[in-house]
Amino acid sequence: MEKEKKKDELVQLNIKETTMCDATAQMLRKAEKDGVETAFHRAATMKACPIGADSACCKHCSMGPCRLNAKDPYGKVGVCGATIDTIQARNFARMVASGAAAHTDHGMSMLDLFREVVNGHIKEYRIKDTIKLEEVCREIGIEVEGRTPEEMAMDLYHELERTYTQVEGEIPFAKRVPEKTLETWRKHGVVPRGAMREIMELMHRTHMGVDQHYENITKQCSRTALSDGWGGSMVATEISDILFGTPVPVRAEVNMGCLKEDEVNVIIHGHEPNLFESMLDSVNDPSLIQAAKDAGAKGINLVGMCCSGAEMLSRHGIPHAGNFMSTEAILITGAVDAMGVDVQCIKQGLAKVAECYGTNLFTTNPRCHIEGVEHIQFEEHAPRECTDAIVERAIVRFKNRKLPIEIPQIRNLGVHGFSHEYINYMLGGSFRSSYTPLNDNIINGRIRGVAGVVGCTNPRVKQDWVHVELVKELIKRDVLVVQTGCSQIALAKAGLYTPEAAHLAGAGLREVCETVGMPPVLGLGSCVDNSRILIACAEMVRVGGLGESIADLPVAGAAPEWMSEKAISIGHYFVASGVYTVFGVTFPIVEGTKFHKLLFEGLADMGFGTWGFTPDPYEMARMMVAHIDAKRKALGIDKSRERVLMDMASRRDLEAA
Ligand code: SF4
Ligand code: MSK
Repeated sequence: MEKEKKKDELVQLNIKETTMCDATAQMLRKAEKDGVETAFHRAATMKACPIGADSACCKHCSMGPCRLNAKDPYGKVGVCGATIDTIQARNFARMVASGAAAHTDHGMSMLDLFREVVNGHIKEYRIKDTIKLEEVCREIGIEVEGRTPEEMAMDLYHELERTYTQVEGEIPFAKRVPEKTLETWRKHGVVPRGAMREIMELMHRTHMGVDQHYENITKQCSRTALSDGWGGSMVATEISDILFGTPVPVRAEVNMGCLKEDEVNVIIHGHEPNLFESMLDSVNDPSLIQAAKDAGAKGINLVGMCCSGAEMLSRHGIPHAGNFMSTEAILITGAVDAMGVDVQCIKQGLAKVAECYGTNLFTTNPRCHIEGVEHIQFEEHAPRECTDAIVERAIVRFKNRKLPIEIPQIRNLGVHGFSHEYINYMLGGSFRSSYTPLNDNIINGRIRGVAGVVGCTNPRVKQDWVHVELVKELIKRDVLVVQTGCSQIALAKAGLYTPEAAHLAGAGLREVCETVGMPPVLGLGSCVDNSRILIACAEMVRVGGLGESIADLPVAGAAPEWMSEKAISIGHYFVASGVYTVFGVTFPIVEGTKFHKLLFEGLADMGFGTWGFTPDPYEMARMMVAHIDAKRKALGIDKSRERVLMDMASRRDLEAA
């Protein structure tokens, strides 16, 4: 009765316009039949606050909150006198601080684990990739000759700890930054110190009555964001690779059809790989497999979601069920016996949907509890206690499944698991690993440029659609696309992660893909793995022929369906590193203000990259390609591309004749 009432109250979605993910659409139709509400329904009924969307309000003290008028931004100031530029810059800065804190805290957890593994306190994990350990040590000046992995690892730990705690001076991975880019940072005083210091200073400066010049606030935004990209996020990626293995290409499936009706289904969703790695051991434990069989299941099926899913997809080929906006939808299948979550992008709404379908939902990280959700603490010193317990509870739920199950029978096979190291090898071969072939193909015009298309999905736009349309437009124009996070999953579901998808690319990119046997879209992992894109950019500069700084490269970035503060931090570290970065959905700023002009024009004049915004994927592609072409022109390689195009035209003429 209660449920029926709810069903009547539930807003009816125009599902075709809500998502382009067929599996999610099928589940939304089921949700409406079942009277179950999701974030899509809430977004349809909760109009975004227009003042907040423009970032024209401030609640930094109790003389306010103060609301300014976006239509007349200089017509009013806050009670303290704060102008629209101060208010917007402070709000933007706090998004950067929060996003950077999320990534750097994730990186710090990985580093804590690394320390405990190296000093022998944790035996459940070990160093898997000693080659990478050696490479990272060498790059940041740690002696490697004649030393044991343990000796190098301990030095590496102490060196990387500075990424967080360093009070003065440059963080260790600043050594990876191209000299000219670093010069720009030094000139403007934005080379990051430890992330703790940068985030603390940014929070201080944005307190009421401290930094009230948008340019000065933006400077600290850049410094803090860089402490994320070249600091906390990079540490998270590198340490995870050293501990769990550097990804190499692997064929794997994505989409909700990865669930199996006759097996115990366990999903891990969140961001930190240590929980997932331990779960991988648990689901392969013979006694737990036997327990599942005793309960009538054929086995235990482990599936990932969101970013920890993307990381395990890349590293181990674990199937991935869907991105951020599918995490409630998958529970509607009724087939999920347990979902374990750790940190970031965990919707509180999961609790209600899990309850409706009898799914066991568990929080596991001390940083993330959810009211009404059972918490099983994940302890790195005894990781299996948590993950075994989740599996045991999943088995009980399987045995007692009562509700009908409906699994969308959609699976998309693709090749995932590209890393900066593998791109090196793939293009250069094992004896001459190098980015030279990539640079050569950019210089000769077969590849027009490289675009990073990353980030979330957001119920304010049709799920996956902006990602997919944008990427198709880019590859059609010979732009090689690299991806992470939820965007990677959107494209994998759309079938672009197969080498055969090269037929969707322009002639030049297609030729390169066919020669190498790679898809036109390369997935690099989770949100923190955006640092792999930074390293790739640095390597393109180092190899030569494409300018002296990252800002010279014919590259661009986009987060077409972003939603989180982490995305803003990522966007800003790419901009501060020299990359033109376009966001979709909405941008938290009033157009025409001085702060807007600084972000969208002024930063480029200072030698950084610049921000761009449009919700339209075709316009976004046009803007990114125009930027790439402008960079090609500045490098004097625009003519080579014209020649490639002329060659094709002549070929067509010949064919016609
Ligand atoms: Fe208003 Fe100034 Fe207080 Fe912000 S800091 S709420 S603008 S008085
Ligand atoms: S999970 S931050 S929704 S990419 Fe990293 Fe996806 Fe965005 Fe979360």
